[in-house]
Amino acid sequence: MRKPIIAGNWKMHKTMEEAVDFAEKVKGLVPSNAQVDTVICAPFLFLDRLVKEVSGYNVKIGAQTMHYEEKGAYTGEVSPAALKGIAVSYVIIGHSERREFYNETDESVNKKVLSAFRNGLLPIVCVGESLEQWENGETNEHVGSQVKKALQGLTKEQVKDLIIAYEPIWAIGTGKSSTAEDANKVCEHIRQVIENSFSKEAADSVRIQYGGSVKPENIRTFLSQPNIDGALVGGASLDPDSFLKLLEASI
Ligand code: G2H
Repeated sequence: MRKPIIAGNWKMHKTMEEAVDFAEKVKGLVPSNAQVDTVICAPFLFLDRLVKEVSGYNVKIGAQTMHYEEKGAYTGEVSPAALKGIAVSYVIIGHSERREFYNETDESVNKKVLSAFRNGLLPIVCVGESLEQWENGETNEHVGSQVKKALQGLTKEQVKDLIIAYEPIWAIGTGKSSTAEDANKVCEHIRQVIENSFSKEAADSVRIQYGGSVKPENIRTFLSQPNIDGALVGGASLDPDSFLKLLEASI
């Protein structure tokens, strides 16, 4: 049985004060360890403080991107070693906003995924199709290719541990979400691609989240699908009450 995983993706929101306030309100109310994995992916600046705030609670902290090199002359970048050094657990890789605005490619996504494992971080690997690809019936082909390229060079054991977030680009921050049935079909296809490339065991173990305008009102419909194991949530993860409702709904 795959344990649900709910990850908030704060994107470029909140100040330090707001981030700490959120953690203080939420940490004691997060359901126990056995029921749901809870992750907050925050801007770099807040990570160290948040890791300390939630220490001892069932909340893990994630970054929203990282460089694939451990160190070097990359002005403005943050290394995986630096993230691991402050006990960050997860890192989102290849979010569509990174692919669109920061030239993230399948190749750099793959390098980052490999580097995350080398450095003891668990990647949340984002894939998803554009509206045009969706309308042209190219979703499975596109998403399948993104998954294959992102996971190239990993071991079966690593694939079992990572998280994939399927996020149709046209559903991100738009208020439009995919239907749960359609999203489930794409997640089923992702599992098939993983089975073909790695093993049935890896495909059965890997957790696949849905992302794109998930909110307390619709999360159950997604989580009731057999191939969806959690959600990557942007807008609805910013408010403590809304985030707690998402967690409650996922048990
Ligand atoms: C998709 C999602 C979080 P939102 O980017 O990854 O954002 O829930 O606001 O659509």
